Parts: sequence; structure tokens; C-alpha cells
Amino acid sequence: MSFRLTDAFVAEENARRLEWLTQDYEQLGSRLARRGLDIEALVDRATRFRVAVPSWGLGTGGTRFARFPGEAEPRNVFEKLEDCEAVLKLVRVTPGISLHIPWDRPESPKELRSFADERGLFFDSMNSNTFQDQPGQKLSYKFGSLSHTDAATRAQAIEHNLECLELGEKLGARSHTVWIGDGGNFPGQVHFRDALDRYLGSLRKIYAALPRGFKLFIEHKLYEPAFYSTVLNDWGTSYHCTRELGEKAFSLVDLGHHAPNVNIEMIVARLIQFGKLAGFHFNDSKYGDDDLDSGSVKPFQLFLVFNELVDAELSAVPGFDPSYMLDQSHNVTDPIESLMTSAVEVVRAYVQAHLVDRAALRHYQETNDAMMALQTLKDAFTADVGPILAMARHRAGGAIDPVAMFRASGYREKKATERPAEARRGAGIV
Ligand code: LRH
Ligand code: MN
Repeated sequence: MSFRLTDAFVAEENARRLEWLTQDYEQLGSRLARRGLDIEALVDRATRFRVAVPSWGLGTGGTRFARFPGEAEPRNVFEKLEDCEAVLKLVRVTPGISLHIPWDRPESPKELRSFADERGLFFDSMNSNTFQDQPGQKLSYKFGSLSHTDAATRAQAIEHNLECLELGEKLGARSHTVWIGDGGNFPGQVHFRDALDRYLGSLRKIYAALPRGFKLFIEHKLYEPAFYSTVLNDWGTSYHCTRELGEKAFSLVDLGHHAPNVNIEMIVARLIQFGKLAGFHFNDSKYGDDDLDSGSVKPFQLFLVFNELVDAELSAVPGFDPSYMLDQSHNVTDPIESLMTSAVEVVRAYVQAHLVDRAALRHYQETNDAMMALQTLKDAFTADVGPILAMARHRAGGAIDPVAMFRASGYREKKATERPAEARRGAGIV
């Protein structure tokens, strides 16, 4: 029998914290009421929030220098789903799982779908992979995939994406995410205009094969693995491509895929205004695509991104329906703890953004009162909404304190007895 967290254990652990949570919750409720805010409505928003977990985030990540495997790592997609169930059990907002193919290719999609279903999980956006060569693969992606100069290599990459679409449909997914590493390391290596034409030509074939009800997400990235030019390098190029493809194509924003200090919240506002925001790969970074835990380095930026999203949500922007996913690499923490705390930080930014006095903000914007406009945002960002988040988790059957409860459960130790360590050293994110 594989170990699973139980409702009884969660209730027992919560019982020891409920009294202080209730006190903090009531105090916060009266403070917010003074600002005309209903704390129960905010708990409701926190409870209905959803952010998907990346299957590749359940194992210990690494860099090109090294990977230091953690204890009881999941060895296959089923064990990844076991760990996703533990995350969901404690934070309650992560039923969606984003798979990566071929890393998570199941022998039986039916078996995998029912395994997930039994654990309250479903499959969110599928991710194709033409940034690595697979054993036995005929043509290499060393010099690109969907934008490769060789038509046969492009066809091979397109074929892989069509296979992912078919699998995604069987698993009940509703979108397909394409990120490619295509680009060059030297000036002159890649013809910028031709490469983009080839990429768009390949995407058209993938777009044409989208199953009913599917959306296509394309993910731009400034650099890495190419270090001079990247074919889909920024949001403008992505927007152009999604416009060219059609109404089912959208631009996905990975927070780590921009140059340092880029105003990402403004890019988000643009894509919302243009009706082309797919959603997000949430993470954080200090320098490059560091894939650090969401809200761990620049929590104010995460808040400002959600300020744009909540402004759009409240002004009912037509077609506004972003997908939220985490995309992180957990090199030095327990992946389950990082995924739980990151999901909590994303919900925190969302709830804080709902504290913004939008009428006042509009007034200060219209009257060019820059100081009060900033203060209006800061009042929301500096509010401690912790009791709202904990109460929402508690009422949904989750943990008042997820990390403390996870550690008290001995989940990792128990999994270590079920998952004998495999000497899987090496480098890279998986
Ligand atoms: C590329 C990326 C992409 C995934 C990969 C795991 O940097 O963000 O979203 O396919 O990480
Ligand atoms: Mn990503």
C-alpha cells in the first residue's frame, strides 16, 4: 500500500492551530470591514483560485553543473501524481497537473487518467519537447526543431506535437503548450526572418490539428539554450504569431523568460488588451531563467502582475480566461514544500490584488496623483492576508500550515521506504 495523507491526519493537525487562526481571522475581518471589504468574499475568491502544478517540478531540479537528488524522488509519472495528491491535499488549489512529453508519456493514457481521477487530479496544459533528442530519434534538434532549416527535421518536430495533441485529448487536457529552444549562438548563424517564417509555418500545421475545444499556447523566451538569438524571443513576436495563427492561439508568459527589470506587468496588460493572454508559468528569478519559487525574490512584481489580472477580471474584459501554472526547478528544497509554498504565494498575490481600492486608484490616475496611486497599491500589497489564505485552505479540507503539516506527516520518509533510491545523478532540470 502506498502511503497517502488522510483527512483525519489533516483535521488532527489543524485542530491544534484553529483557535489562533480564528482569532487572527476575526481581527483581520474587522480591519477589512473598516475598509468596506468583506473577508468572507475574499476567502471565497481564495478557495476558487486554481494554479496547475508542473509534473517536472516534483523531482529535484539541477543546473548544467550538477543535480543533487533529494530523498524518495518520484521515479515515474504515477509517483509524480502521488506527490501532486499530497500537494493538493494540503493547499487545495492545485488539482491541475501539467505534463511534459515524452518525460511523462504513459503506456496506458486510460490507466493514467483514472489514477489521477481517483486522487482528485486532472490534466492541465500538455507540453511538447523538441529541445532534447530522444533515444532512437532519427533527426537531431541540435540546430533547432520547428524552425530548423531542414524540412524533414521540422516535420519530425511537428509530428511529435501532433502525438502530444492526441495524447492530451485522451487525457482530457484542454490546451497544448509549445516552447522551443531554437536559436543561434553566433551572429550570422541564423537568418532571423527566415527562421521565424519556418517556425510559423510549422505552428500552422500544429494549429490545424488542434482537437475540439483545445487552445494553443506559445511560450517566448529571451535566451537559453541559445545564447545569441532565440527565434521566439519576446512577447511582441509571440503576439504576432498568435494573431497570424488564429483565435485559438495565445501567448504564454513565463516570468523568468525576460531580461532583468523588464516591466512584465505591462506586457501582461498589453496581452490582456489584445485578447491574447494564454496565462502564466509562475516562478521567480534574480538574473536569468532561474526558475526559483514564485514570490521568493520579487513578491511585489508578482503582486503587480495580479493587479493587472484582477483589474481585467473585475472590468470583465471579453475573453479574459488565463491559465495559471507553476514552472519551477527545485534544486535545494523539498519539491513538495516548494510547490505548496509557491501555490500559496500566487494565491496571496491574487487576494492582495482584490484588496486594491480600484475606484480610488482610478481617481488618483485620472488626477495624476502619483503618490496616492502608489500608496493605494502598497496598502493592498502590505496587508497580511495570511489568515484569509489559511481559513480558505482549512475550510476546503486542507492545511492551516502546509509545510509544518507535511513535515509532521513523515510523508517523505515513508515514501523513501516505498521508493528505493536510484543513483540518478547527472545534470539538468530532470
Ligand atoms: C523553458 C520552460 C518551458 C518548459 C521547460 C521545462 O525554459 O520554461 O516552459 O518546457 O521550461
Ligand atoms: Mn516555462
